[in-house]
Amino acid sequence: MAFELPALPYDYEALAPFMSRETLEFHHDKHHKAYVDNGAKFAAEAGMDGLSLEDIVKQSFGKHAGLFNNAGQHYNHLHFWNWMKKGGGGTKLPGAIQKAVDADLGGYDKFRADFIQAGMTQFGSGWAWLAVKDGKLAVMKTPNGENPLVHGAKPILGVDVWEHSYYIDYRNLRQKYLEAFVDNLVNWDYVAEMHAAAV
Ligand code: MN3
Repeated sequence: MAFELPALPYDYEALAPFMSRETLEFHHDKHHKAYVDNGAKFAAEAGMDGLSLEDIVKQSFGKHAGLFNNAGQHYNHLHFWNWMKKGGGGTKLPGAIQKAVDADLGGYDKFRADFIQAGMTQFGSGWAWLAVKDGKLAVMKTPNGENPLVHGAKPILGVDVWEHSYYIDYRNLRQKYLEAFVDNLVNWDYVAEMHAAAV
């Protein structure tokens, strides 16, 4: 089934103080659930409910805005929950990722600065990404529900910069949220898994 809402992979308190229970309750239980419910409805109407989620995202892009927006956001959030963990973040990256960050992005500090900058300069709602494009790592940003899949790349890390992701905990301070995400939340093991599958 392309449209099902899985439980969070951790307790609602697990990411505090960097992301609160209240944020996770609204973001997962209400926002993500709405993408699942609406995506399922639009996919059925479009006769695409037999396809995989990735195929629905790719095939609806530019053709069926209602389906694309909800399917894209479902895909993005499925991974977003797994891109975070208690005690995550920091500079100890799995070996293969560290090598690729050094070779393709100029090292960890430059990656951190560029990733945060991508999130800061995404005007309005959207996402900042670390993706694999043409076999190399790239930092990207996309508006609304878009993701690297529809730009010829494979996402391996993404951060939600819609206000619903940070306004409860950080109010308007998107930079503080992005710094906390990179320094304290990123689940690099999951990033490494997606990287291994993408290259
Ligand atoms: Mn969101």
